[in-house]
Amino acid sequence: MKLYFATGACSQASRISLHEAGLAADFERVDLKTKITEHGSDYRAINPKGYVPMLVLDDGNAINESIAVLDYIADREPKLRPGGPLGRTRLIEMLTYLSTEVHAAFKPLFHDASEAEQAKAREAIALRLGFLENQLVDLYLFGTRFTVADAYLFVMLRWAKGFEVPLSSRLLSYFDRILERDSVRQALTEEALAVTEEAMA
Ligand SMILES: N[C@@H](CCC(=O)N[C@@H](CS)C(=O)NCC(=O)O)C(=O)O
Repeated sequence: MKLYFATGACSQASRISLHEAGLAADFERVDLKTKITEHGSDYRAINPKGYVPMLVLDDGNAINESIAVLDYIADREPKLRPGGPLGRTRLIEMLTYLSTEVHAAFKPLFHDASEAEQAKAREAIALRLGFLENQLVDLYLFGTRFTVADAYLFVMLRWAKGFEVPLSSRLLSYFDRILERDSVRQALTEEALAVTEEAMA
């Protein structure tokens, strides 16, 4: 398998999840500005959508869209999704919220938005994270079991910290808890990102 990724991007959730699942993969970095990969390939020729993540399976099938990639990984290692008869449905419900509501709300902060648009984006993110906080009654989004949805939320909390979106103490403790996981520390190290709370401040 090969994961096309960009440093610190949403693709990091797929990398963390691959590590959690114990699935071996190669990783190829994409420069999202030039759309050239670290091996000099034209990424648009590989993925015409031009964005990450994209997971290429050993048989050549390619999966993109975070929801699909994360669902695929959870299918390979079902301990990474909630249990019960509605487990997969609850996972898709959560991943869809994370992608279409939370991730989408960050877009103005990644682009050349005005100060006013950026302030509005911060408010929208804080509001959406507030809904998730209410779900955090235990260690993770689905109780005591870490799922691929937690990997995705972790990445966006990392962005939120970087963009100075105010986070509640419950979300901060959740973030710190996930930061302690071996899969997360491995992913951050591989992407040459800070792994300690102090270093990230
Ligand atoms: N719908 C896609 C969006 C992925 C996405 O926004 N990826 C960002 C990085 S977090 C990206 O590659 N942006 C570059 C671009 O859109 O050209 C998904 O959910 O996977």
